[in-house]
Amino acid sequence: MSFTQKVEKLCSDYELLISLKNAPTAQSNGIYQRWQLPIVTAEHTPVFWRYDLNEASNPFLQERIGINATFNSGAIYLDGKYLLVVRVEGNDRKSFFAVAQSDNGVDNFRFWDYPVTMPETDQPDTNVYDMRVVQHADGYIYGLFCTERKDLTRPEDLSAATAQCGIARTKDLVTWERLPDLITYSGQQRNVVLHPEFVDGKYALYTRPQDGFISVGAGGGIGWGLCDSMEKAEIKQETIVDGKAYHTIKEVKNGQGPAPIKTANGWLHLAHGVRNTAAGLRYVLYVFMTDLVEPWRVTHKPGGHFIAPQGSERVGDVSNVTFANGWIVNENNEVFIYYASSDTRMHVATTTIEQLVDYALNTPEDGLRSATSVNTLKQLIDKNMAFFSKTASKTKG
Ligand code: M1P
Repeated sequence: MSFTQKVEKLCSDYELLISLKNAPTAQSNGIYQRWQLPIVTAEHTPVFWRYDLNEASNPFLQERIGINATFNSGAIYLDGKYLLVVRVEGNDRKSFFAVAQSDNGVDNFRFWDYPVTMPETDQPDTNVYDMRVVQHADGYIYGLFCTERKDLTRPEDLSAATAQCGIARTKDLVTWERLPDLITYSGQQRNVVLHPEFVDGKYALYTRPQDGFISVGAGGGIGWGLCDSMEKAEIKQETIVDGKAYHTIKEVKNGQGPAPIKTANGWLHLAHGVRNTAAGLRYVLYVFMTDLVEPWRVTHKPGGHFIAPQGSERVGDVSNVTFANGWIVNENNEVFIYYASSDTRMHVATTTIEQLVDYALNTPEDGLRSATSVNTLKQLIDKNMAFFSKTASKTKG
């Protein structure tokens, strides 16, 4: 095969991949619908990012810049387009942001030609990731993300890092204005999310105070704090909105996912919960609802996980992980939940505001003990038994 033929094949294989039509999976739990194909993978990054396509400088057509994974994406619906701000991770372990666009939200995601050029502060970021994109009432689109740097107080430990919240804003996702990192009085921060509306005239943020880089320590939980400005964002006081809990899906840690969605019944939140197992940490997604006027006050807590890794989602660079930092509501109240599996690839699940509200309002809470779980189950069985005895046709499954 000539060099030109090889390039043509690379490009046509790529076009085939990103033109694949997605379809819903055969089963649904009535809460949401998973879709069959991952929507963004490392192979979805453009050929011209990975290959030098000039025979003179790349006679073997070698991949010059390897892309390892595409995951944990922020999401926004702009001008009728579904846009993901994808965490792209190179083979060199550095993550960066790049926008992938689709017309329908479920397939044919195509990356914009260039990744995001994120300006730095006077303390350069070693790694940036997991952006939450929020269209704020002040007119800007904000991107809050994790900025990771070497922990200089522990020079001998090459794994010692610090995580803080980087802040940038934009109007078009092309040009970004970097603002100073968030100041809090917790050791480290990850999973910080901007609430889309002002609260008491202030910017409101969900935080995740943690003592170490991996471990949240004794504290943790999804926190809440107010600040006067995003140009000099400082949270003087964090209060925990949704804490960790023994023998639950969020025993080790948890974190806010995307910014919450406003509904008539309250703010709908998507979050991740982490527990430990003999096989390592397991990350699942869960939902809760907070009060419309007091978004820091939890009103509904459906028990257990909402989405957990399933089938091939279970395996990847960091296995047994589902993580979501982006969802979109379109003009028809359809919700597109963008979740990553095992720190490797992106998926979509679709639902509606009505279904999510029903789930939040009517799913039993975690009773925290086996006996209460059995009682809750028996109540449902009793209800169905009464229903069966009233109806002539036995629909007992
Ligand atoms: O590897 C799983 C996830 O671990 C971190 O999440 P958390 O801060 O809640 O532990 C993040 O690094 C995230 O990017 C990653 O997906």
